[in-house]
Amino acid sequence: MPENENEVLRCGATLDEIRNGSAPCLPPVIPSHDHTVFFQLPIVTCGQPPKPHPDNLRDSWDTDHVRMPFSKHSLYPVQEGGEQSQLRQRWELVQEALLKTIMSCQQLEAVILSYNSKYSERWDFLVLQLLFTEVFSEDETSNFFSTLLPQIIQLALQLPTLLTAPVPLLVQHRNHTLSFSQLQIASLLANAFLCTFPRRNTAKRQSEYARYPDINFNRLFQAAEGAVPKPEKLKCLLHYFRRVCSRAPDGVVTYARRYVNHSDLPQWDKSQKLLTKLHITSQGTIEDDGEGLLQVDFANKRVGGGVLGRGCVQEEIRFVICPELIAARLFTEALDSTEALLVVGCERFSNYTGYSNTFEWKGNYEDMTPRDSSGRRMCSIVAIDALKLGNRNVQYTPSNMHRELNKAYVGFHCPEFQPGERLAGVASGNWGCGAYRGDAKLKTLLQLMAASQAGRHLAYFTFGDAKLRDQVYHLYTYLTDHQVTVGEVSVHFSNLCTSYTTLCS
Ligand code: AR6
Repeated sequence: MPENENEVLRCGATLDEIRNGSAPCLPPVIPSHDHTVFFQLPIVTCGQPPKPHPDNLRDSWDTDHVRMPFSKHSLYPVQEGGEQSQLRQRWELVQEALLKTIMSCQQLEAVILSYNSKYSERWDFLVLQLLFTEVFSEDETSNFFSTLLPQIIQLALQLPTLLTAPVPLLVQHRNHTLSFSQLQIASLLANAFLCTFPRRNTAKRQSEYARYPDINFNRLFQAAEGAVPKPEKLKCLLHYFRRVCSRAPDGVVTYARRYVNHSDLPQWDKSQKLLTKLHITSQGTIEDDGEGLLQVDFANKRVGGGVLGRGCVQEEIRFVICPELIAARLFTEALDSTEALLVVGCERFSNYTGYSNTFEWKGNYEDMTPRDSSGRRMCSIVAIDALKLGNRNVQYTPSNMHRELNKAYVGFHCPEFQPGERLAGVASGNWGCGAYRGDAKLKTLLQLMAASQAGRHLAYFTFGDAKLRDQVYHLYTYLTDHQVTVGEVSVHFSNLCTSYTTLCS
């Protein structure tokens, strides 16, 4: 919606200025010791998905790589007749179960539980049942079982031919990058939908994947604590599968774990950087208006947060409208305080309305974002997790403010490019100020400092809060009129926060 003239004045720079020439967020895909590429290069852009690399499957079953459902080392105890239980390859069981005719929700449940039998008493499928009995029409339900489900199953079972190299885990304190074809990701997600990933169902502290997000979709099918949530997120994901099954996507997505050692973090008090440009608006959202910008995901340290559970705020919504983000949960260990995850190339598939309890799937979204030379949509999303505040007062302590400054800086900085190169601006908003209860005025200032330090402009979406927009812009104008540096803001932070709070009250 166009803003009136007054508002444009108060909003600072234009979005075009913030884009700053839209430099890409990552250089082209080139395999190296810290960049694993799962497809053949060079990419041939003829509407075909990139071919898997290497040609033949390399199986691995160890603590450094994702444990794939098809690994021949994945064994499962089976008891047939009165015999003692025997170990069989789990993938054989998965294939046998999924290739049966499945024509009802009950049959689908039985199939999923057949290779997850430990959970047969614990998992319910009430949300899935609700979808088929009360939300979908009879035709839609029968269409799901006769057409879409067999396609999802086929996509899942192709995994060993589509993804032929072991997938390294993106572990803490190590920069590593993974590039997949969109089709490989679709196959991984089809497996997640069918809950085939081994060792990923327990939340026990000592379990191997305790520090990873969950990936199998079983919690999405479930009604936790008796309440049955509306199946809107599921609708988004089924829509995604409908799209990728009807036409194989031919692009590429890169996931880069960013870690900055404490000794390499900025010395905030000494920074001579001036504040970069600010565009602040109460209209629009990061995903709708952030084209060409580095878009912030208000993340959980386990990326995706409650996307496969009950959560339905900024991060979860972004993950269901752009489901390729969900694949990051398979291999990304929980983010530590100076880490971020950058995802370049993912596509948006769904429209939505509402937020949280009112969230609804609103049909197809045709993503027209252009591709870069590596076949990635020029959409860059960075997951940074803010401090989750019990007591809101603690956010103003120097150590907590530095924690947030560093976290934002790690997300915004771009080590692949030389200092002085034009970087696209950041699109952000009330990071850490919803579910995590932070103070939006403080977080704006911290993000502005981090963006300035990283050499990027900032587009800030206040999510309807016109008062916040005006207050922040007022302070910003004061700071820039007086040529205040990031270091000076940092040194006088507590004074500034006090006068800022007084100014704003
Ligand atoms: N664009 C711009 N601003 C937005 C958008 C949007 N699309 N959506 C929401 N906001 P929140 P947090 C504003 O609560 O506090 C998740 O479960 C809106 O003002 O999602 O960092 C994660 O997995 C909203 O109140 O982020 C974490 O566990 C504010 O941004 C946890 O929530 C904050 O959105 C993170 O919580």
